[in-house]
Amino acid sequence: MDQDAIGLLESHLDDKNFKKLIAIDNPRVHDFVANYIDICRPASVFVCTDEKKDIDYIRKSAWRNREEAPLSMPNHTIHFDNYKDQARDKDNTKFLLPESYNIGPEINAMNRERGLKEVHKILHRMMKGREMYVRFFSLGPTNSPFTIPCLQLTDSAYVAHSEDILYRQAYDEFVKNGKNREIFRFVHSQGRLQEAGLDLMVSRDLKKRRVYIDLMENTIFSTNTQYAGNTVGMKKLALRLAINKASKEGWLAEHMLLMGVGDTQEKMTYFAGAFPSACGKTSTATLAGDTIVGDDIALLRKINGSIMGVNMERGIFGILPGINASDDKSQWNALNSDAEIIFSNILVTDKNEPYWDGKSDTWPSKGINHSGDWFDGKLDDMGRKIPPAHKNARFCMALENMENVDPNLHNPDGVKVSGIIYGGRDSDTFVPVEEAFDWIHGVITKAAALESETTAATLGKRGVRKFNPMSNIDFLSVPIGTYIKNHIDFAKDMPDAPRIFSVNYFLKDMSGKYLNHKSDKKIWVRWMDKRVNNEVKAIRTPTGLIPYYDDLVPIFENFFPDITYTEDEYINQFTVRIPQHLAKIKRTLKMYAARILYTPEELFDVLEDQKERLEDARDRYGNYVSPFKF
Ligand code: SPV
Ligand code: MN
Repeated sequence: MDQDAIGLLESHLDDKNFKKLIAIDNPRVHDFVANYIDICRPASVFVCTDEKKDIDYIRKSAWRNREEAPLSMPNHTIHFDNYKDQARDKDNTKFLLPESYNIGPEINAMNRERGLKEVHKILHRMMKGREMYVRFFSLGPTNSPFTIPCLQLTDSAYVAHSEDILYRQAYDEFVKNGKNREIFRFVHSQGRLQEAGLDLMVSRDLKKRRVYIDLMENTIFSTNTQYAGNTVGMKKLALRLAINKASKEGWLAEHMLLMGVGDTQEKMTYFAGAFPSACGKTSTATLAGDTIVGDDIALLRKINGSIMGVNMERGIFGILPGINASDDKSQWNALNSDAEIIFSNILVTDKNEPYWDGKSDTWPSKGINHSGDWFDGKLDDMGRKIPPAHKNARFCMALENMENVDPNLHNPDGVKVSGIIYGGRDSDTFVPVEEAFDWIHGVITKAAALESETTAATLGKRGVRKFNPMSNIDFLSVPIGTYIKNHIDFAKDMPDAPRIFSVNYFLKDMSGKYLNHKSDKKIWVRWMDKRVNNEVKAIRTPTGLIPYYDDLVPIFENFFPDITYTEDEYINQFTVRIPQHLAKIKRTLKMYAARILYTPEELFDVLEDQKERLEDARDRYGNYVSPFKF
């Protein structure tokens, strides 16, 4: 044990907190905490165990520090982020890599030495006058082959509180099994603060906002930001480290939901599903009548010949806009219960209740938001109207509060994944649901070729079509070609590999009208379930296997008895749009040939074959082909 580290801890921690830290027999933990006390110079240090009184202390600190304020419902609080800090900051999120490590041009990286120097300069004395919270968590269930222990240091009680809700506490696990374990480590400081609405404090020095990822040491630094996607260690920061670890060890860490589909627990079929941020992932994962294991990040391993999956997290950091009583019943019920929930970047009404876009048909004309007192027509410093709530307003809540939480949420063995779904914001190409011919065809045409229009979950322009393999591009920590090859190899030799599907909730007709109703996802999920269980046949098209009209009708009748699903609707939705598919293949081939490192040969072969099938079909039937033609 490093005596200097112990000496430093002894002089900076009070007796109680020192004993809590020293009970963990892992010098890497002691050295790390001591080092960042020395650099960040907090006024005090609180070591949080798994005990209720410690967790309560964190919760109360979030109020005391003016990072959260109570709402009218017991256990509900509001947190604001700076107006310009309400989404992930991709530009300032960088991998710190040695010169010799080429990760490819699509992934934001910089020289490791330079990045470490820069971020440590920012961190210097950054916690002056503040308390540092030291927290221990487990990614994946504890006592499981999936477990990854994590250590978080932060001066934000809001971050530490959110982590309590979203992750499995693991102080006891560190005490029991902490010796010599590889750990993921996170340092966060919100930096200097300024006042926002309700006297809450938000990060001020956004010019010095950084999220730097040191893959060599499994350590992440986050500064001058509060938005959870930039700060909560165990979420997207850890996903980046997990992808790198998974790549070396032959498993997968994915931006995926995990859900159980079926009417009884005995007949449950589990699906994983990758969607870019704000593209329907949480609303699919929480579908009433099905069960939820996770809504954002899944770890997948091959165990005894099956693909097993766990939720890396245990809570939801979900998007609020659009959630309403009829379309999102299970989320709505949880949001209106007295479950512990942190709302962020919503409008607080004069009844001290949260309000978000789409909650009901009318907006309140005034309230309080991050900008202080808000009224309809209020302008920001650029002269633009300030919306009452942000498009990326979110809620943070433990999954146990959902009425349809799956009983296997904490099962250390995970659930057997029988199907994998890929979805994006695609207005003009893919049909609402389609099955791949086989594992490799799915990995290439549905996952590696995925594109999606940008959303409010990241800073920058919205609605721009972007290449987003596996919906995971924002978090990839290995060259993209290597990542795709890992996917191919993961299940290519498995006789019982999961089926791969694509869904598209955002398809529009030529006049720009959406062709899906929001609730239709229930139908597509049930059709995929029937395919996995070999209960229905499918039509073979050049791009994959699509439903027969006659198989969809009874599913619609069962779930929406008041709606008649017409043949015309089916034709509009499932017409194969050959020019759009060919253009997409052209874009994808160009992208992989020009900009992607280590692209596996299979990718070019599979896409060329798909192109030929589409050209044949075009010669035979024309550009837009009704599903009844195949
Ligand atoms: C996402 O943007 O994909 C999210 C929210 O799930 S966060 O990553 O925390 O920004
Ligand atoms: Mn996400």
